[in-house]
Amino acid sequence: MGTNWHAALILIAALAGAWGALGQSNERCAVDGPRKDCGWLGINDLGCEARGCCWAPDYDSNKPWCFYKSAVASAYDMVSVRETDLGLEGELQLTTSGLPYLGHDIQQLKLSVQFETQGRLHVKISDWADSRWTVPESLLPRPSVSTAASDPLYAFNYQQSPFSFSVIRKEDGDVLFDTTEHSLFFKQQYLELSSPIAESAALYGIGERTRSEGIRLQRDGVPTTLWNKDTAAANADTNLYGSHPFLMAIAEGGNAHGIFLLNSNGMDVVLDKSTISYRALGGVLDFYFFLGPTPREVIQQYQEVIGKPMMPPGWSLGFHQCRWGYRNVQELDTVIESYRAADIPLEAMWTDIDYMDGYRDFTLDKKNFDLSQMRALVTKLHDAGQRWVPIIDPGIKVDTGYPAYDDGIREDIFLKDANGKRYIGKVWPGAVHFPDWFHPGAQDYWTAQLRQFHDNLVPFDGIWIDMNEASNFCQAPGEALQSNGLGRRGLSEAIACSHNISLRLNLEHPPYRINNAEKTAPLSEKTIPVSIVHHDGTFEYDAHNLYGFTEAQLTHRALEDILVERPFVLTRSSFSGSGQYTAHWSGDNSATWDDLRWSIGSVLNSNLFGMPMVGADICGFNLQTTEELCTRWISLGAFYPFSRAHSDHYPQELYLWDTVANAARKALKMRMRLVPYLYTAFKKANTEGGMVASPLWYEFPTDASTYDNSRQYLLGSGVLVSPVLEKGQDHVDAYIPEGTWYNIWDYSAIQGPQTAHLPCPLGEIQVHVRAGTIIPMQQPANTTKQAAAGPLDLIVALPPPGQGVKSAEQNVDQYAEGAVYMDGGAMAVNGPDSFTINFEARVSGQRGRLMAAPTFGGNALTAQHVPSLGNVTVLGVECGSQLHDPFWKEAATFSNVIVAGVRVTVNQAEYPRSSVMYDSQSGVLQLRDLNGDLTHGVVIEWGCEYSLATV
Ligand code: MIG
Repeated sequence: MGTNWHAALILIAALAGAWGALGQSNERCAVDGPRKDCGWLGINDLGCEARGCCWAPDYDSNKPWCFYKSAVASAYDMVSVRETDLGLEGELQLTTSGLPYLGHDIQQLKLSVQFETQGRLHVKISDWADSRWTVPESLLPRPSVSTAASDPLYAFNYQQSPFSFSVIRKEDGDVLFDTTEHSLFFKQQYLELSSPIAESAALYGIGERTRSEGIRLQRDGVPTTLWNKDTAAANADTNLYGSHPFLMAIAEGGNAHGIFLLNSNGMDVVLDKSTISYRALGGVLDFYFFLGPTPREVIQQYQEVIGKPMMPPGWSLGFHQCRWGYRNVQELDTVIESYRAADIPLEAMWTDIDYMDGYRDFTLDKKNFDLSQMRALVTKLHDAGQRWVPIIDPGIKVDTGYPAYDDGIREDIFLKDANGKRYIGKVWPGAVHFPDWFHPGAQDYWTAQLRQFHDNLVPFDGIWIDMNEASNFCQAPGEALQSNGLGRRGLSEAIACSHNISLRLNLEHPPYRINNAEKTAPLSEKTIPVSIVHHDGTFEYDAHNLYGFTEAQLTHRALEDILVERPFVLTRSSFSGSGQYTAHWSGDNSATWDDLRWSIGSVLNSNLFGMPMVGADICGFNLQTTEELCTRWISLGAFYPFSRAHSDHYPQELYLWDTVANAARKALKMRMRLVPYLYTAFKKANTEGGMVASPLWYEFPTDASTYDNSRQYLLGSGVLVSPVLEKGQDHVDAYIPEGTWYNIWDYSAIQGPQTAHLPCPLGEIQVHVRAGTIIPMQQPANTTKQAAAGPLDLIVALPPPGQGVKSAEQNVDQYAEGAVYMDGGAMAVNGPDSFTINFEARVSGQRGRLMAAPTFGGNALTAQHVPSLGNVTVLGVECGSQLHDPFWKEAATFSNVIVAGVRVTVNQAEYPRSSVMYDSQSGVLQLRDLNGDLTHGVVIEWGCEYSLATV
């Protein structure tokens, strides 16, 4: 074996050399001529020359220092064009072939332009025969459209010779995309298209990437590389686990648009001050333009293409505890018990790879995670309304007699090389095969494995899929074998990894090198080699970025079969569209203040990418956390859409420090109270599209002071989260957007827009409710199940009279609205177990009215338990303000004062005065234990009344 393998390496080296020679051209570097950029800001001479390009620093102009030997760009003419039902179709013919070292140009291209909807334009440039790789419809079905939008928000213009096109917002003539001054490259392995993009526009998206500068994109010319990679999220500003070629732009004035390049190949997206440039290694140029004009509409338009976010099961909104390194069942049990003893909500206990027998998926370690003990533990969890979620990695250990391996061999579902040899990689179990998710038998195989695990071993409630970039500990083919420190991971590379596989050197070393890992690392580094082929003939080169997406889709579908409840899948790797199937976490962060801060951007970007159920590892995964950091982190993490603490072996459960435990109780109890609100926000995203956690500009797009804010965010449209993100602080400078906002704990009001210096001692977090919203809540409990058994509470946040009244109705001075969606957790959303209650509050002068009106997915009997209406807190009840009127001032005498009170009726029956609490100073009206029947709807009315009281 050893000899073969060495021979193979030598052969690779020789071929790589030959390839290198082919890639060279005899042209000289024209230092003074026009320069076509071959690098990016920060590339050095060595990096540049490694790309076969010229290096000539130029300090006096904006000229690129690293440039192609030839500046001649490829160009096409449109030789024919015809109108279609949906738009137009044109034929492009190559007229000029530029940059020969990037490969041969494709001669004949097809342009297809479809005016799909009013806000969505589809522009696709493909090879004439449509034979090139595209993201499979089975994974990402494109919306089907039969007639062209009649009055779209955009105009599409084109020029025939040389061919170029532009997209214009009709309303104001804003040019959103224009290729006129830019080259169009369509080579075998190099596609390029560029456009100006307004310097004043705020740009977001293009990931997955930990953005050290916040979510607003830097226009610095450094490429954002999209190539899924197992790089720890603690490494900022480099390509990570997922790929989302989606960009959001907010123009001056607040109009937003989106650009989606539906292409799964490795690519660099380069943004500088004035242009955007896409450079992809394959596929086709399949662009969608979304015209908004609001950011919310852009996201909704995007999600009409990639699919709306999945509806998470309600339980997944509880708090999750995980650690890599739990040694045995007893330790899991101790953690669960300790949470209970500490009175910190715990919904789900997670288990990392430690539970497996030799890291074999779907097995249990016999000694430490004994089957009967594990079953007992999970039964105990279930009896307490809690859940269990295990991890599954894609690599299946090569091990005869191990069912997942034997079945996979029998069903032939593992990835192979071009000669049909099964590829052997190396992950935790040692030698592994990787399932080919494109194999027609893959779904059945995967469902069967998960089913036997669930039915015959331990009944899990959700599945965590990790390492699915896919991560591979083998050296990339052709890389010099060096000690990689992976020795402790078991088998040596020489035994575990296939090296004598059939390689495609053009794939392993494409002529253009994307900036993988910020060092133009080989595409196959730390992953399945790109020469590996799928069952349908697709090379991993094309499908690599889809590996995790496909696994998530198959896992979601498997769980739909296996479970009676809605599936919960958590994935590390993702692609545009993954949010339909899975939740996401930001990956391996570190226990540092930087990582705490960056987590907000990662959560927001995931929302931007259509995966709103997202969180970062609370308290930090790598490195040892500190008490203060962990305290701040749980205060924030309790308000992530997905709230999970996780660490790499360090014990950092929230009860371990008093300060952390206090903060956890406070923040997580508030989270538990907010679960109905959160669940409703997810339901809205699931049915209408949209984000759940959003940057402030999502709600306030015309307020330019929100554009650079990556330190705060909104949950739904009515809750603002403003955490402390630095060590040693006891205040937070929070931006309060336009309107009135109420502190969620003490109901104090603050008026925006302003930047407020708010107190925030350790253990607390600033959270505000936006006036105009009605927030459905529950009483806090350990689990969502317990909480749902109790009554529903409301916070009715009224704006001051006259502010934010949206209805055209007469005499409405104050207005607020909200809704709650609930169901029993069945698969379908809006199913017979579901109901929605709409809330509206209107105040006219001194009289207010709150209405709760239910609608049922089925009827009141098929619905899950409808809670009763418990406590209602109305903020902004202004009875007291009348006391300043001259009339009342006169009425007050030396020995009397006037007291403002509130009289309340519920469904027209007088409500006991003793249960009404009203404070005219703060304007807070509290009604306790209403026991209102929400099955039939509730109407609450109140009116101010005044009385004289003797001093
Ligand atoms: O190579 O399963 O990101 O959450 O704890 C590391 C062990 C593999 C990486 C995941 C992390 C998980 C860890 N995994």
